[in-house]
Amino acid sequence: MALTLYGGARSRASMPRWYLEERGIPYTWHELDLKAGEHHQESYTAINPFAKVPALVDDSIRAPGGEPLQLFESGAILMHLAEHHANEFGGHGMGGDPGHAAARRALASQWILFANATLAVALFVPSNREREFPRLMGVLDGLLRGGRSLMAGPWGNPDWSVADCAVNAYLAYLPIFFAEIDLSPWPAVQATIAATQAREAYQRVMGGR
Ligand SMILES: N[C@@H](CCC(=O)N[C@@H](CS)C(=O)NCC(=O)O)C(=O)O
Repeated sequence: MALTLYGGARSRASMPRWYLEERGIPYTWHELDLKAGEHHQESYTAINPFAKVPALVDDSIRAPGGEPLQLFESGAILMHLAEHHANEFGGHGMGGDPGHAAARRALASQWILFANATLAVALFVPSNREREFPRLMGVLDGLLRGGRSLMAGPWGNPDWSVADCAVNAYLAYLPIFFAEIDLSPWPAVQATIAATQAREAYQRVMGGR
């Protein structure tokens, strides 16, 4: 099995890379120099024709054309890793109930899509930052109170799951990219960021930031 993750420094590739590190899944990290435009070279656009990072090549799985699987979009990469490389939805000693597995998978995709399609837009689109962002933070703060994992529950993922990876990666971007935002109205979000920064796997990827 060989996984190669393509990304750039300070890019969204840190999200699937953090997941790989947390789960101890072996992979090769291929860092592209985005400033030098390496992501526009043909060797990379053959993997992601949109010339964006991250992208993953998984040669343990064949695409419909018979070639190794090539994936772009950080959320799709996370779902693939969680399902096929970490067995996050059906295993981990949480029983083999297919209904539970389907629910875990559905909820994971809900949180990954929330992170990439709703939270990221509230954060990175300046016109949304004033109204939409505080609204989302208020709700997240309630959900994260007491250090709860987003998919905690009797048959959920007790500690940390791909859902936490997707959402908490964005929360932990806040002090890095938006240091001017006052997070004090959302103490559970602040505590989640601190807990994320303290994780060894996160530090390996982000260099302690
Ligand atoms: N929705 C995509 C966004 C990918 C994206 O915009 N990546 C940025 C880096 S964070 C990029 O490749 N920028 C270089 C460019 O657009 O030229 C994902 O989550 O993978």
